[in-house]
Amino acid sequence: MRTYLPSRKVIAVLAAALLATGTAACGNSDTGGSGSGGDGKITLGFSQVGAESGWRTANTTSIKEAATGAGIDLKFDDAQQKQENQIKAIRNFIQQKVDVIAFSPVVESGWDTVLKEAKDAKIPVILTDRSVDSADKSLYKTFLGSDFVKEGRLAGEWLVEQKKAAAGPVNIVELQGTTGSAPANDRKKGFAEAIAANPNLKIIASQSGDFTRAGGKQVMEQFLKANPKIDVLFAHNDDMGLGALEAITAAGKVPGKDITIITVDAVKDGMQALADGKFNFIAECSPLLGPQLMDLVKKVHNGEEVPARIETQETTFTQEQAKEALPNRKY
Ligand code: GYE
Repeated sequence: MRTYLPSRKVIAVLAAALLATGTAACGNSDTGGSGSGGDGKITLGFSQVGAESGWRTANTTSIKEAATGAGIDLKFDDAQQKQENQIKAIRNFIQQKVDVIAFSPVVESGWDTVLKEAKDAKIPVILTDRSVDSADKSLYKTFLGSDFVKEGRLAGEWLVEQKKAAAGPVNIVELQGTTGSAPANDRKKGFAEAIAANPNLKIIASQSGDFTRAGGKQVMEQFLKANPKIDVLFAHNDDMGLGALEAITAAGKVPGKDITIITVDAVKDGMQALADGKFNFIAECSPLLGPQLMDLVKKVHNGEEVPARIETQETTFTQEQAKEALPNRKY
């Protein structure tokens, strides 16, 4: 407040300011509704991808615990890796007039219609973990998650360094994540870009194992049958790599020695395989997004500005680093 203003003017300014805040607050609770709880708590509708991996389990735990800790009423839906289930869940959340919707889109495309429905209902949407390819960025408030291209690139760069002395071709097989998902698309892209630095490095087979252990095992069996010489496996997550270990051992090969194995995530089982010498390198992807997500939920509910993109902090692990990090690993 400036002291040279005449007092009546000061009062008028204050009154206007109060009115404006009051209107904004009303507008906000009108638009978001007071949630279905009616207890003054923020209601968050969250549509999770599924329960396909160790990463996902840790992510779900993080979200549930953080919601409880933040006093947010969480309506949790598991879409079992199906986009149609997620669309249904989001429509339910809209009908229930939740305050905020958050979801981790199983695939990148096909969200515009339902996101418009949420926007028309004035319910803010937060993307977490995976993003969408919608051109209209006003359909969601922010995207909290990893840089998957970077993860793929870090994996590829490590391999380039390892194989820099290779005289002949290095045959790589790739286990992709869920077809059409952001992490599968982006990790593939980042890895391919990095290994282009050495023409000896060749991807000889690449197929989806749907981010699951069973998928990883089954596709690796096919790879091993069809390709007598496999030097490297790049799996888009730990679980597929862990599934592949069984196929590799069953084929009489030694994982981590006969076949160099690179994965993404760094969940406990993956880190154990790395410390045991069965994996060779992991690019980390953190599932512990719950606390940051709840913070964003509160902010968008209050009508506060939030950054359009919030990137997760991550690192990479060699076998030695995994041995050191394992005892303190939370997931
Ligand atoms: O890497 C994988 C999970 O979207 C980052 O999904 C996530 C991925 C994660 O199934 O294990």
